[in-house]
Amino acid sequence: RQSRLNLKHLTAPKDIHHDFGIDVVEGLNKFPKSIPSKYFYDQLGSELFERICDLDEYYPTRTETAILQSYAAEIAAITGECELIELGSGSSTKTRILLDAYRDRGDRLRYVPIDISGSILSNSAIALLSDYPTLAIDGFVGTYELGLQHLPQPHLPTRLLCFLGSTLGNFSPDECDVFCDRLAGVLQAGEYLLLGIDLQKSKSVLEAAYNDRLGVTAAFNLNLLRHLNYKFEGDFDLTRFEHAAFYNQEQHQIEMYLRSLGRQRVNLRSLDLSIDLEPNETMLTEISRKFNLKHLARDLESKGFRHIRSWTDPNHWYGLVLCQI
Ligand code: AVJ
Repeated sequence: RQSRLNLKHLTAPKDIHHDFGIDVVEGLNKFPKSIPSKYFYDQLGSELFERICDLDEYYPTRTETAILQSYAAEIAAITGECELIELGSGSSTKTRILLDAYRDRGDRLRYVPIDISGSILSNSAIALLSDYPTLAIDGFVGTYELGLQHLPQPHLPTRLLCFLGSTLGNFSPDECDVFCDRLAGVLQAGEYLLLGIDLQKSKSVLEAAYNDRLGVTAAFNLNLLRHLNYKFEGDFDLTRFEHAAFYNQEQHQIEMYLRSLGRQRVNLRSLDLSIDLEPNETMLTEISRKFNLKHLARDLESKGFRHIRSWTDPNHWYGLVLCQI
């Protein structure tokens, strides 16, 4: 009898550590300074992100969940029985809505979650197995890139690759291009892609979502420095930096920074790196692009994805796009 749970680490933790170090040295030595946003998600960072999702001001998660609740049955009817692959599965809360829809049809359930955070992935996998007695999970701890390289042999008639939460918005337009080509390369003819994307809207709504009154987003942002201190014997003083996030209307993106509250030198001993920061100098920690549904559908078409359907909420704040390769 095959086990229902199979989780693999795609890279040794020390390789992830090595890549992290290279990215940090590169990002902090250039001007303007930056740190890749994937490094937010250590254990505490992942937990803080879950808290962000519950904030009044942070509408994306709630809105995406509502759209899924309304249309999961329709999505399942379009794809038919299929294997769910998910990039950045996290706590898999939204995936449950899709699993419910397939289960209600009497379909076999197979799930391939991919996430950089091993602890979140194994906790959510164990919870899923007990709630879905027929579910088989074949997941990976690792980057999206590695996960896509190692997708297991399909077992069901087709596959649905889910990329929810508007994580696509963290990629620059060039990175987005490369990534979509990559997706088109790993999916087989007839398979599906389900994208959750945050849409363009007023600056005030957007800026509130990234500057919440409780300061959870600020804590999430600053935690990146704590993560660096922990990994690389660093001496970032978290009281000497502040969170800053604003909407760049020309580029349609939220830009999130950590701003130095004075002139300071920071050392990351195990990387043999010392950096100097000017008063008010910023380090870019995240971009979060906001999309136009029509333009995105057109861009996906140019990559070979046939647009099947899009769904949105009554305010048109968030979109779900289903396409087929
Ligand atoms: C999970 C990357 C989509 O960009 O909105 C939330 C992360 N950053 N608040 C986003 C985030 C600040 C989130 N993504």
